Amino acid sequence: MSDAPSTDLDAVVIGAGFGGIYMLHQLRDELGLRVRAFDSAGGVGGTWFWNRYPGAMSDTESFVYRYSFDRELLEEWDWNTRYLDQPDILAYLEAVVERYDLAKDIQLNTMVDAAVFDEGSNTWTVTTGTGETFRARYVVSALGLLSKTNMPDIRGRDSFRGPLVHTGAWPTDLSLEGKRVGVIGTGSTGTQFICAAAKLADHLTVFQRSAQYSVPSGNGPVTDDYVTDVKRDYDRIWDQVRNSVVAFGFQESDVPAMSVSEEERQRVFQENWDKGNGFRFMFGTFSDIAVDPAANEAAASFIRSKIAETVKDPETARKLTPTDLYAKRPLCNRDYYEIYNRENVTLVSIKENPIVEITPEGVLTEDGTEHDLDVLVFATGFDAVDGNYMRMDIRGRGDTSIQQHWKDGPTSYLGITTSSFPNFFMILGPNGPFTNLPPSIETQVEWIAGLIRHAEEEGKATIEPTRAAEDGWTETCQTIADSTLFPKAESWIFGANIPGKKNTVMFFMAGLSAYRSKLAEVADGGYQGFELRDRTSAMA
Ligand code: FAD
Ligand code: NA7
Repeated sequence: MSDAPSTDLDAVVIGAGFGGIYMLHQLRDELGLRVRAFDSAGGVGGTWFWNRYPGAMSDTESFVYRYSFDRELLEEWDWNTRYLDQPDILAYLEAVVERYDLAKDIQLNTMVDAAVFDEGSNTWTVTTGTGETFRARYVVSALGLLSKTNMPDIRGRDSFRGPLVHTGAWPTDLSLEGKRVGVIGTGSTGTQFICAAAKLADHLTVFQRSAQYSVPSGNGPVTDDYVTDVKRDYDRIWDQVRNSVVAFGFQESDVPAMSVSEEERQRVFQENWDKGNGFRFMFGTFSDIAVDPAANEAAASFIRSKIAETVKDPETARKLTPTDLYAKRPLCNRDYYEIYNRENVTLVSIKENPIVEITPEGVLTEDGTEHDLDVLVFATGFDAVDGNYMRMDIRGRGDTSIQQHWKDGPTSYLGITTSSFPNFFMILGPNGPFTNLPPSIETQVEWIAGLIRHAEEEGKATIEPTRAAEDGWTETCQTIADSTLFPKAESWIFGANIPGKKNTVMFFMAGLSAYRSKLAEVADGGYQGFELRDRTSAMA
């Protein structure tokens, strides 16, 4: 590092959620670099800082929705419900920041607007919204893959008199008690919100575009003994997680659904329905629910039968019953369909009865009904994966902008790097693994730290992937995704939720185990697919 160009910092980290926090710790405390992290939020936590809506929680089981790198941290942190609520996760991440004394190197309330690479000095210039600039040799972006909110431009949106809020930017002082609340969106967020808000609001009107498959979460208290047992078993648990597909802490099934009798199929579905958890129902019942149309239909029809059993009003049950593939991100809730039996909940199918406009008083639908509301909630999701990148001015070699580079859809090599952007690394970048995310985040953070260490040890100025390596990875991800049913369902997983967004592959869908093997193979092979350049040739 002795003849490295003089910069303000060695590395900039953008984002202070699960990814940014651990990256800062690795780069500063393990590699000894001068690092600063930035976040536009007023606190650390990322997702768990922003998403404070009633019902906000993780639906990964508590014991694996956390870091695994620090055994003492695992021992010290307890939990008392099967899933963690938003305040628990935020408190945990704040405690991690405190534990490693990271706050002094995190600059909050600071949006990073631009990161521009200078080929002469091999440094990045990072510019904040307030016009501060920092020069650094490395930039790691941990911008979040479900972070840039999607606010559909529904006619009259700005005319609404009461609070109109997105779940991903929830104001801390908004109470729903005694209010007439409307919610647009019934994805993972919307269904969580609906279950909680129905119990708080005077009346809840749900504007549903697509009916959803939701299975029970099985949430509830856990005993101290259970927590002690899990802690004792953590070595095995993390080993299993890292060697699994979706990294949710259960063993995925290897039995095809159609290889067993109808009776056995129903028994397995019922057993997993009783256990709870969306990923478990999709991946722990049979091996091919997300792959084989017949297996998928078997799972879907099981859930449909539960809706029919649960929902009392036949017309409401009909509207709630999905007829498409079961191939979006699997949902789970404690009592989603039961909620619609409540007197204070109304379901409006906006596919059948579209929203005409939002008015000062509420929402006007095509049948002429004006739904009067005090609060209108957009649970309309996120411009996923590349959303936060596309609004920034990120420029690499030859002044190439990220918008130009990704004009046909976001691409990467290994979900971590992209060609023409030297010394620029992404946590949960495009075509990273589709899993419970903390274990994938840890995998990527540690691998990025290893890559930077490699460049430092080689005494090189820059490291970046070749275009061929990036194209190869995109093709691999496309081939894997095409072997699943996910591209056939319209959701954020392929960018279908944002009008005008190109529908492209955005995930490596072969699982964490395969992903980790690939990363190990690349590193062991001397970082295949990467190009190191030294200072003199870069300056030439
Ligand atoms: P984030 O936590 O999204 O953090 C990114 C940060 O970057 C944000 O704070 C943002 O303000 C900041 N940022 C972005 N752009 C800039 C910029 N230009 N300048 C400065 N700061 C910037 N995953 C699971 O695995 N299991 C779950 O159960 C689960 N539940 C979820 C529930 C909800 C409601 C949501 C929204 C997401 C959920 N996720 C879940 C996904 C979740 O996002 C990840 O698990 C994880 O928290 C991502 O961490 P991250 O650090 O990569 O990104
Ligand atoms: P999702 O899964 O994208 O869900 C968004 C919901 O909003 C979904 O039901 C959409 O309908 C609906 N939506 C989106 N745009 C519109 C418009 N224009 N009009 C009406 N309804 C609309 O986002 P979530 O936040 O729920 O979940 C994303 C991830 O974040 C999730 O995996 C968790 O990990 C947290 P659709 O169903 O597409 O017809």
